[in-house]
Amino acid sequence: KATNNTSTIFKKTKYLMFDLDLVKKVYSELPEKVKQAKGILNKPMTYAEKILYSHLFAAQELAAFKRGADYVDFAPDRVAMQDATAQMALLQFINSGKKRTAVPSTVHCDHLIQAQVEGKTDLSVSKTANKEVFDFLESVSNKYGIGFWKPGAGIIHQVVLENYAFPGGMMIGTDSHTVNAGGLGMVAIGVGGADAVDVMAGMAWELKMPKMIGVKLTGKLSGWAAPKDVILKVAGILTVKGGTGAIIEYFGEGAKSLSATGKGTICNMGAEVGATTSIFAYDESMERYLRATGRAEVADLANGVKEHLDADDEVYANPEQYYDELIEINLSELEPHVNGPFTPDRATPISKMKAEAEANGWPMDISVGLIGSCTNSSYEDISRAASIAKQAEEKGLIAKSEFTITPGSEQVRYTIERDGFIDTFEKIGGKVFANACGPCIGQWARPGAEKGEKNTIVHSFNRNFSKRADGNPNTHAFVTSPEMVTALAIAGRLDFNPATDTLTNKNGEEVKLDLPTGEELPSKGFDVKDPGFQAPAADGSNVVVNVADDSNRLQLLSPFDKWDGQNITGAKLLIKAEGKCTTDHISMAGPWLRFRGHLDNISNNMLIGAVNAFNGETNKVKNQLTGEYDAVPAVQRQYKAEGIPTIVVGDHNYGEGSSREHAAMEPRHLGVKAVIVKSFARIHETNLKKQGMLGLTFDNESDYDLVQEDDTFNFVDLVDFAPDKPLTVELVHADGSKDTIKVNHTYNEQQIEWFKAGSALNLIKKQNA
Ligand code: MIC
Ligand code: SF4
Repeated sequence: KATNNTSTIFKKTKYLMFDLDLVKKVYSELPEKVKQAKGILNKPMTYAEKILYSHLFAAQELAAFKRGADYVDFAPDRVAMQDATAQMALLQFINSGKKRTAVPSTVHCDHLIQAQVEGKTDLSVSKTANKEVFDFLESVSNKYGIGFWKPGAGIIHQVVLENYAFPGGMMIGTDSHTVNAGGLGMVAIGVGGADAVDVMAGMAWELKMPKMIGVKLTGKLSGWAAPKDVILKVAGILTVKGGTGAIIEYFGEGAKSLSATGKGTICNMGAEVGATTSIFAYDESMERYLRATGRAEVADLANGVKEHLDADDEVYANPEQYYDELIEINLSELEPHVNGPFTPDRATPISKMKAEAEANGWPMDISVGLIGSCTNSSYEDISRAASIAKQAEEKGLIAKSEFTITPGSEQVRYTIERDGFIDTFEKIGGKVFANACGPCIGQWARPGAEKGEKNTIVHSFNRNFSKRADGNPNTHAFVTSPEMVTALAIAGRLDFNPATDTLTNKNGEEVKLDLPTGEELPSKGFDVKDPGFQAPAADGSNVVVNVADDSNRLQLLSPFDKWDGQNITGAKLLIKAEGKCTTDHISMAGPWLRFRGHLDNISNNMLIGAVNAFNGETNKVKNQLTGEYDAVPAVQRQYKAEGIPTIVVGDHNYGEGSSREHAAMEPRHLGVKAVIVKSFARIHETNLKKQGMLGLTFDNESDYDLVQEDDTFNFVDLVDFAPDKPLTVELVHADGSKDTIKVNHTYNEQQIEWFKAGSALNLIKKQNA
């Protein structure tokens, strides 16, 4: 199925700043580095371990690092940033004092583009509306040697998969779904902007050596089941926090039977179980994808080091011995799943959906089906969905729900248009949005959403937190595969099982949908006229970066104050958040995306989605100074004005979801000193540390219940802040009674230095000076 026009695309890819020499270097060092590591570890290695151990930072001494415990300095090969997070990352990078990025880096304009009318119109409206920000990103990229993917070029993760990901490589990206590149055998990890700054500044990037979860796939997918169902099933097993601190490695015959892009989908949604990343070993599906996307040379090079681009045989022979946790899934038995609403780990096989939906009162009628996004935009996905859409026409069916398509890249869009799929979708009323995040991140200007009506949508994206797609808290969003979205949209019902149910066509006949069919890769090859890439200036020293003083979208950063060396005392409780508190609750996206480059303005959304444990309401907390209830940002601004420190208290997996560091910078900017929770999501915990905040966990989870609305917090021994040593905090209640509790932390020496300096960036600057 490989394509024949690979040579032309390869030239283009070169021009798009794919660094072949980098790949050569990684592969030339790989065998020796793996050998050395094995010498020290004295045991067989998983695939992810081979990549990690071959990417140690130069000054990092090789040792048998303890999984889940030891902090290790790494040297990733690449950095990718998307427009909504790149602004803050680059504002920090500007302050680092470096002239050019130390590793190949790219910026992708995708999140800021709205979905309203249709792709072309929306793109041009968005370009105008965000001109100031796009110009800023373009000029910073130009100045510092960063590849710039213009608005309309595509969604970061799809573009990275098509152009930059390579087996055995390691990258970081300022977006939690960076993990998508695991589909091409890369250790790709989502981080906050401050982490990206470390790597772009040529410094070490630190990560706690992850644990390893093995997922053995046996059998082969059949019927309506798709790669998406593997991760929907895994999400049901692991839940949204089950992957925290771990790399999920997929293997087995079943893994080999999946396409590279199908693997990408599975890895993509590993973010939804909190995994550090997910990965598949190099195999023929990856080779085919590399060749089809113009990187035959990479495939040839990878074939030369094949045995190192896989785990050792002993690992597969005794997986329970080498993985910290093992899951087995038989693909032959896997049923299509529909996960949701409101959380991606609520997994329901389609055969059980009718009963589930009835029991829970979920609206059965589907108003909109949405396919595409960074998760499910491959040629294979689209061709399988189109095969269903085509049947609707042939069998005299009319789609009951609205239907939209969000292509992941211009290359995919151009190719599927050429091959007639867009036409097919349009025949069932499909509307094509821009190659961008749009409806996935609250950039969907959905008509009528403001009415807040209870309704159901189904999509092939990855997340379905409340309000995420259209801002309506009553929209019940369900995640499933693109072919299932298409079938459900045609049926217009959530309880439709295409494997068993029939539909009535316009002639009153009962018809059944045939199984989806598709092509892994386009038989005529991929094509694109304008991929939307802009290379940076060879010498950017004269490029001027403008940030207007009166801008409400961009604001240069001033350094956070360093720690005064004293115990924090007299801190007031700002909010005790109850239940799910994702980064969408802490720093909402959608309408707020426009302020991602302006710390003070975006701080007005701080924690407005978090549920106050004392009244069950959002954005309504008690101001201890006045006794009145008010919006969280307003109350916090008053504490700040009075110079009173505050504390945020939270539940489990606090900060799950996205990599946006705004969720850590806003509280820092407004004067919150510590966040004390039952448990953290990894990226958010690191983001707090990087910004000089205290991210702490209750030693005794039930101490959460001791926290009362009028509490004052006194740290007793912060002056002795040291690794592995819990801290003591005194809670003083309104009636004068006290509780003294123990809180844990995971700060190492270096991270404690960040806290003392006021932020990691302050420390970099100090070291550079
Ligand atoms: C998301 O899917 O939530 C986002 C928007 O891509 C985020 C990044 C962001 O908040 O800008 C993510 O996943 O990291
Ligand atoms: Fe964009 Fe949605 Fe993918 Fe995030 S998950 S990168 S918002 S398409």
